[in-house]
Amino acid sequence: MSKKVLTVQDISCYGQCSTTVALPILSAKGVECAILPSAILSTHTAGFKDFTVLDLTDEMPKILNHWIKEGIKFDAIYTGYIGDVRQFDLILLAKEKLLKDDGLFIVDPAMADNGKLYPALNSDIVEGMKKIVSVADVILPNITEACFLTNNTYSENPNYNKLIEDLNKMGAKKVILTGVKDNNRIGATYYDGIDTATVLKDIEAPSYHGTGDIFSSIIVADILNGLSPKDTLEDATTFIVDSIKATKDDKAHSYGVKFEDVLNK
Ligand code: PXL
Repeated sequence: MSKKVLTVQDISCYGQCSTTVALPILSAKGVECAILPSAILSTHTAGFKDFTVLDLTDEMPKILNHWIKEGIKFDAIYTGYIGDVRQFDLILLAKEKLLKDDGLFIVDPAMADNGKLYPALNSDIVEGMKKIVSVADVILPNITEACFLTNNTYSENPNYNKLIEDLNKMGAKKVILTGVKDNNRIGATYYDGIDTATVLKDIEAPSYHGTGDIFSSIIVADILNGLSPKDTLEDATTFIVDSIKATKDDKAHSYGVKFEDVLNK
């Protein structure tokens, strides 16, 4: 039977990230996707100026309470970009009331990259992310997010094992660290406290916004579809590489990757 996931993240109306990539990818992989939008923005906040933001914190409890009354349950809750610190308690409420007993709580702490928080966020968001990361079944941080969550100083070449172990010690049962580099290769490492797996691909330039959200959406779908950690990493890294290749000759398309043709295949 097909699985049902709730994703909690913003709707960036233009720009190919967050909800607008999660929905098509999860659907294409046979996973039903419900959305709890945290905010509506005209675009994502990296690379566009003067974007508009409508915060939806006040609407979220109303939506949640309706679903609780309806007895709706999910196989997974997958969280991404969260713009307001009040939303972390709402996410914990959703986890308590809407997740099946054996459901998975998957957190992509999408808040930072290249050593910096995203423009519209402040350090309160890091503290909120720590709260949900510590009770997550799976987390999907990049290197910057991992450093911020564990209070390690950001470095482009950190001690990956220490970072992953620090994240595991925070309480996250399975860690998938993205942006792991080895010479000219980049990819992700999985660690569940016992087993580990790493998949690396040749670095494709330039790097694009939204690839973290695409990566996470694929991982969420593949986990729910029962793929092994190694196959999951292989699928997601290959998808990102192919999407970058499909985009890089189109100079007018710099705000995200053209993943649709790759998804069709
Ligand atoms: O891709 C992560 C993301 C999601 N949503 C919004 C963002 C970003 C990254 O900047 O700005 C609104």
